[in-house]
Amino acid sequence: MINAASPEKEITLFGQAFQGADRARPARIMTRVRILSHEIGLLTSEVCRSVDAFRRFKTALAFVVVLCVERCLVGATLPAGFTEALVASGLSYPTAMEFAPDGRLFVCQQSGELRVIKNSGLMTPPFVTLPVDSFAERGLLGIAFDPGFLANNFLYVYYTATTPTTHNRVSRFTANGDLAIPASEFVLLDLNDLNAGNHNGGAIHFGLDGKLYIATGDNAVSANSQTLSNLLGKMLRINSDGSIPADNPFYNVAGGDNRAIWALGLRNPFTFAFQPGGGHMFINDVGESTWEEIDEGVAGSNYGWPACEGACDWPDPDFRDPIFQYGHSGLDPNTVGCAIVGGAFYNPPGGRFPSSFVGVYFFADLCGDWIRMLDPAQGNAVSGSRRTRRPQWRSL
Ligand SMILES: [Ca+2]
Repeated sequence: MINAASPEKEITLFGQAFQGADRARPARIMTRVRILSHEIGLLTSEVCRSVDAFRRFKTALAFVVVLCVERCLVGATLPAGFTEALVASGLSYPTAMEFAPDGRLFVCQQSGELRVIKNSGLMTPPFVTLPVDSFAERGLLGIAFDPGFLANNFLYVYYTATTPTTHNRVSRFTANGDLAIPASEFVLLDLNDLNAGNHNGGAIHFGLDGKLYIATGDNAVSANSQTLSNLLGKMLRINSDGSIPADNPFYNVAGGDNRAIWALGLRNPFTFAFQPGGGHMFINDVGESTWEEIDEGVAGSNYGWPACEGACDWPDPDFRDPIFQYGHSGLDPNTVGCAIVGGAFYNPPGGRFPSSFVGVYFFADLCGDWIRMLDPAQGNAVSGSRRTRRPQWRSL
């Protein structure tokens, strides 16, 4: 994501990716907040963490996190002309971040705290602390600012609510400086009840059309992705007041809240991004055992899960194949991974990166320890493999 208010700092988030229990091993999670700035230096804050579905390792991992924060700050492979430095520390289990239009950086912590980073560093207390269910991959997972934030102070979050049942929720809060106005929560949308702890999606962003887009996971029930009878495994689109736009593609065939469905056939779209200024919406769909996807966001699309993981073996007119996919196996460690964990377009006003980066989509992989670039202007050509420091959790 790009900080429009402070173009001398180009910011890219490589958020956490969740590996579901279907991977038949403990879900290990790493979150990186990577702040890139050419000429003035490359600033990096990385937090690596690891959990399993039963949280058996949580205490031990607290120690690992400390080690990783220190060790991740050295040894990354950087483009020429870039350097790196720590800009914030003290975050716990960060899941997503977004710049406010005024330049502050808001960071979600899985356990429910929404933190604020300003020039003076990480602020205390949190902007708001939500009573979330943070089991497995649940928790506070997404944040977006209202396009009119500077006037109305509205921001939106995606989190796992605990009452009356466990389910994901999209709510609006009103800011008063670095704190939420008490009791300002306005619930926009309650998703379906959860069973499994994994595949929650959670990214939320406003499109250029002023609508709020919400990425949801299939909750480990792949059939959810192909039905218009629930909101799971989808990309949703709602108005900023929680109402449903009448021009949604399934508005006339789905019922109730399901009219919010904008696209379907997704597995666990933990992150997605709109290109600033328009042009593209890329959805990162975490794969199961074979392929990680970057999908072009198009209204009414069916992205194929679970019939296809990656591009369909036989072209199917009912499904939209990824614009790019990479595999879980192969000989080249620079191109192989296990879970696509984040992406951001580089289209800042007055950016300071070399011109070759403009319009490029950066994406990262959890296990591959790399950041690569996809250039829509060059036929979606993918290049680069900026190796990051091998995360400490690998030694567990
Ligand atoms: Ca797909």
